[in-house]
Amino acid sequence: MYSTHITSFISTPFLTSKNSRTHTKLLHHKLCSSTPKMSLNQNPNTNLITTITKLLWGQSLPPQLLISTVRSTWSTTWHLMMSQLAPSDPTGSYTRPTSQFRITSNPKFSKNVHLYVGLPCPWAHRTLIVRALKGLEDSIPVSIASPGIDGSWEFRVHTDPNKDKLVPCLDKANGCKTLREVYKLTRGGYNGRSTVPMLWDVEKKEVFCNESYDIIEFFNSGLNGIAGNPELDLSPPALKDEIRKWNEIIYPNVNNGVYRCGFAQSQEAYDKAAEGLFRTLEMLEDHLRRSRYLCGDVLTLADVCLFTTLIRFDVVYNVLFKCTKKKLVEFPNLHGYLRDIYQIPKVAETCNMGQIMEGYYNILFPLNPGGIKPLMPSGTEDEVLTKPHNRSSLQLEAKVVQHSVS
Ligand SMILES: N[C@@H](CCC(=O)N[C@@H](CS)C(=O)NCC(=O)O)C(=O)O
Repeated sequence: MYSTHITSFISTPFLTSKNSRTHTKLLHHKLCSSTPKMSLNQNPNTNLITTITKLLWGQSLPPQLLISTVRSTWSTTWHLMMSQLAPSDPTGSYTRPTSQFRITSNPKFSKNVHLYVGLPCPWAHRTLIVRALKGLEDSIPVSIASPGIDGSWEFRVHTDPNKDKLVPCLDKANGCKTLREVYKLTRGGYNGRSTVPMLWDVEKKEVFCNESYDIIEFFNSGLNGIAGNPELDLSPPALKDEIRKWNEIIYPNVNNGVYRCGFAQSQEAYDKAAEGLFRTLEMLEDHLRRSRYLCGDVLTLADVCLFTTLIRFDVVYNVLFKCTKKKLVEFPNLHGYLRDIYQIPKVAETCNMGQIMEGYYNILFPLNPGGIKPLMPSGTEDEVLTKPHNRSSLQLEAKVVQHSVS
């Protein structure tokens, strides 16, 4: 979701000079015995600062001083942090870094590959959907990483499937604790961004690809010899051009558009991103009134890419990324289209709303410093997503029109 170059921000103590630290320690020691036991949920730094504040000023800091100090410190820190975590152009518009490992036209690989994903990530979600639809689950094992406290990917599992708690584990292909360690194993070493999805060549022991679109194209057509569902083609030759055109609109305005809203570092950048996003959603709403999927009657890779953003829209982007003009449930055709794809066998199993919420609201702390997760919007609950979509009739109508025209 974002790069983790300045992780030190998270653990930097509030007061940093040696003297201040010693002073703080002493104060803390002296005062803790007289302060009530801190709640487990409270940040220890907050407790300490509150205690110091009470000692120096009585009940609380003068509000003007508190507000002006925190405002300028937070604003400077926020801009610094965002400029490192979410690189932007001179106008403050988020510019997504390009992937380093791409699949060339004639890939050489050992047919023994391992997929690394993170469940909150929309780009990784694309690969899980195509892997499932093509019946590649047995041929391509998966390691699931979760965002750690510093935002980098770590391997963790549930000890008890009924509980939320995750405990550290090792990945299934390389026995590493973090994704960064896996990337580092690649031939020649690697020190750049360790992103998901990542496809690992098990025999060559190197990163094969870390660009989601390359991976889904490869799953769609490059592994038919080992796929359980080789006849499914999500990018048929006759539709390739149309798929490319949809991607060229949807990627900048919707898939990356929501990030351009959320990571905008100026009002101008936000306004531009939000305008492009909602203009495109309105256009898609209109198109999907007449067409079951983007390219007509058949599901394609373009739909998979749109779906993984739409499924996160109301639960995350509408709130956290300020995509507020409308919720997805307010677009009846887009919401019906979302339900249609959600109900395709095996797709719902790839959607983990709990992990999506956890991943965004807890980890993107510059956008949600308190870490509080809002309630799950009712439009994204399974019982709503499984309601009838009535979109197969669009397909029938199209056939009738075709018939009467020919
Ligand atoms: N263009 C890449 C984007 C992948 C990406 O940005 N993944 C995010 C998670 S949503 C990530 O792993 N970020 C970690 C980092 O930047 O260090 C793709 O489509 O595969």
